[in-house]
Amino acid sequence: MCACSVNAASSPSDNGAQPSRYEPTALEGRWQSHWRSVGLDATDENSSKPAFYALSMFPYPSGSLHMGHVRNYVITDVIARVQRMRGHAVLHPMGWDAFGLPAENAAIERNVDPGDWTDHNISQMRAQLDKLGLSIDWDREQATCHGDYYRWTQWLFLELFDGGLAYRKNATVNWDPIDQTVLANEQVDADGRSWRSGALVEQRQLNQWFLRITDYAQALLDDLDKLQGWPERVRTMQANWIGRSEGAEITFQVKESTDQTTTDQRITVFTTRPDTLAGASYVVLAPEHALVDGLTTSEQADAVRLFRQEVGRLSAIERTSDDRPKRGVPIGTHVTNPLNGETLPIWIADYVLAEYGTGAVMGVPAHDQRDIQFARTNALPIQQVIDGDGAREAIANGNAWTEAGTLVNSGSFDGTPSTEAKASITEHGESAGWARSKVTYRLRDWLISRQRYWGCPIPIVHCPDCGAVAVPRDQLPVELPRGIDLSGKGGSPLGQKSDWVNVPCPNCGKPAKRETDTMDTFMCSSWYYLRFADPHNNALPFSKEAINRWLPVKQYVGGIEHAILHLLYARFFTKALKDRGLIDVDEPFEQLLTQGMVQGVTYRNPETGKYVAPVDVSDPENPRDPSTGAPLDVLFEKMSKSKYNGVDPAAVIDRYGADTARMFILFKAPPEKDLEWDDADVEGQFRFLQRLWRLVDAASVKLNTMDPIDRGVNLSDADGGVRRALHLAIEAISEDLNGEIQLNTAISELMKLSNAINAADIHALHPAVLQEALSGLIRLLAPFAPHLAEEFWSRLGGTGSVHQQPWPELDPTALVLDSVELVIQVKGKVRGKLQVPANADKTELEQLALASDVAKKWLNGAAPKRVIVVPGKLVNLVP
Ligand code: ANZ
Ligand code: ZN
Repeated sequence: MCACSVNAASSPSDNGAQPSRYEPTALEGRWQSHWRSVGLDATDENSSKPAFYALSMFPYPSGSLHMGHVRNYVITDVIARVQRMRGHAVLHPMGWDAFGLPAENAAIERNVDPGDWTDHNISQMRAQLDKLGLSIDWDREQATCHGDYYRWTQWLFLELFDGGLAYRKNATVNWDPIDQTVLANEQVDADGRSWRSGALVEQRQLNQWFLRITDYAQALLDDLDKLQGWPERVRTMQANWIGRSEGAEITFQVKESTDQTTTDQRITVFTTRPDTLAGASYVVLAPEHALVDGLTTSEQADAVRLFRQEVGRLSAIERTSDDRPKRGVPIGTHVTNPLNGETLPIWIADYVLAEYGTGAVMGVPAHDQRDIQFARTNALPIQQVIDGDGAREAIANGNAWTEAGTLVNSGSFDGTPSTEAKASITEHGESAGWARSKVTYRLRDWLISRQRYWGCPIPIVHCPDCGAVAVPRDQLPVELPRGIDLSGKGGSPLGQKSDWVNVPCPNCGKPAKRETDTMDTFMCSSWYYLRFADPHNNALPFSKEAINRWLPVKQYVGGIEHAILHLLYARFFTKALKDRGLIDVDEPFEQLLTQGMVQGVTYRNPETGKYVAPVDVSDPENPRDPSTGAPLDVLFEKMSKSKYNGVDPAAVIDRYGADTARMFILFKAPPEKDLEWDDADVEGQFRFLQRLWRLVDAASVKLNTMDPIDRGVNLSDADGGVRRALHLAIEAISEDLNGEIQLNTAISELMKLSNAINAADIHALHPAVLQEALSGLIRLLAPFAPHLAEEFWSRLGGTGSVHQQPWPELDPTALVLDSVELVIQVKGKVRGKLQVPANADKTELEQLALASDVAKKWLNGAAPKRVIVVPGKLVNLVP
């Protein structure tokens, strides 16, 4: 349906009677169904207007909307509405990130089907969202758990598979021995236990699916520079996560041959400090390193075996955390330092990770804090090789000297500045064949396998002859079978369904088995913003034309918790799909706004750490624990059930209406900052809207007969004051909506404007001025309080919907405090007039005249020969 057919004449409030009370609930319901029936929020696909894509991070359908959601979607909605009024075709969609563990757990607990449970939650949340008056195009809604969406998630997986970007490998992963499943790092708590079963998580070697995000490490890092519309903090977090390190790989020759190995053996380490090579006093392998078995002597075999078992119980976070003692054992063999020929022992230690660099390091205790701790615990030598002010003392006190300095104890490199020595030692090693410069990234390939049911099936068939074979595209989606027993333990739930698992190989036809792992749900959310551009495409996930029309997302709004995960994955997907030729954009989100948390007041007993429900607190000024009488701490914290500080959006909307809820949320804090919920401030916004109601109720103007403000008419001081207030508001609010979005100050400007109009006697104002002021006020209000603004617009007889009106335009002359009319002559003939500040001096008047339309028209860009200025009266331009 075309949005431009909206006709205010059929509007629901047009019933002649003038109720004088503001009753938000009824009013909002009426406008919401009217907008729905006329398709007001449909995306404008066919106009030549420039595109503006406004997107909120889509929610997980838990079943109930919380204040954090409300804040997120209201911010995006204001932006979408403003951009429509500013002449853009706006895409403002919504969907559901609908796969994932909560549905599976709910299914187990309540014995319901996860699909039914999810669908039920979606309809419940959609109804709650509808009450907020969001200008969402629901025709584009997507749910990642529906076949017509995940068909394309699978299709895109196969694109990555074909491009060599999806692969299977054996990897060390978190394994929960009770639940018999892999866990994501986020599902392992600080003590190394499963968040669900409480079991101590083990490290296991498993064959898992990965995406080769590391191929894009440099591009993901470089292109952060393009994201000037993102918060600096998020860009820094991504850069740190990618973690580019420049250094060198250095190869150490193993001295002895062991029982297992007789051949020539080498250990290659990655270091960012090749300048410290002469100070190496040992070499450490990760306990899982492939060379450990071959290089362990029989005397050390038992100690190595025991140590590896212990390390297997630790998470990577624990292994590298600074406050744990670094532990390790020697494996009995040695290497030669290629720079000075010294013999160094080989150790294994918990702080060296198999997945980073080469999984091996050279220990330089004098210049690395971890190494000095390790050396002191294990009585290894500490040799200073970089000197600087205070270096010797620091090292003697057990503190590594990590600053730059001058090389010592390094043979022919002595005296070289350490910054230079990095390159010169690497070059020396390169020509001798034991070094090469190397860039390493902290970023790991993305593990996407999950041994869970409620996720997108991986569209692969394993054939004993052909290996991993893609399911042909025309057989997608590989449907998630229903009716699976989810309580069972022992691998992926999909493995139970033998009729689903056993299929012929798509390649050779021999008996084969489907992949039974499902995808990490972050896969589903890595491309949903592309589908919204082309939601009904049956032949492809999206067409290039649709992506070119709408992408990149102009304004993305969501929580800071996705600073790395989702935002990095989505950037990777965009780049990979571009390289596959599917799209032309290389960054998905142009501007990012990370909104702050919504916090509620909590009462906490500082001794027990327990929270007390506000209803139990007798005196909120001086709160005490009702059971113990202990004084309570009063804090603002993120709303949550367990802290008794949640505020239910539905209750606020029922009481005050969505417009008040929106105004409060927008007014209370800048979008990026945390917001402290305060009932009194909600009341305050409600009263402001009531004041507006009375103002509009009292004004008997008709907006559909808008009189132009005639320059010739002499306006009163009151008229001038109201015009000035209006145009100051237009200027300030328009400014607040550009670049760094300041919705809270925009609302203060609305308040100032309403006060200014209220302060004037509206019946004494020039009708054209009152019309202009109200038309402007209502249009400025429309993005923030869309229902009330629409009601006002229709009551005052404005044509169409207020939401389809142009954004009010600034008239700079109205800002001038006291203005006079200046006559502009060209060669003595009157060619035009200009409102100018009464106190403008000769030079200012000359400049104003030269910048005027008259000068443009009559001088053809040339400078006049002479300018005659009669202050306060006229300017004569003589060409
Ligand atoms: C010798 C050395 C001397 C180091 C020195 C530092 C200071 P970033 O900057 O994070 O990349 N390292 C290398 N691989 C490792 C692994 N798999 N597990 C644990 N540590 C590892 O850190 C690079 C440094 O971390 C490398 O440089 C190495 O220690 C260590 F005065 O080599 B260095
Ligand atoms: Zn086959």
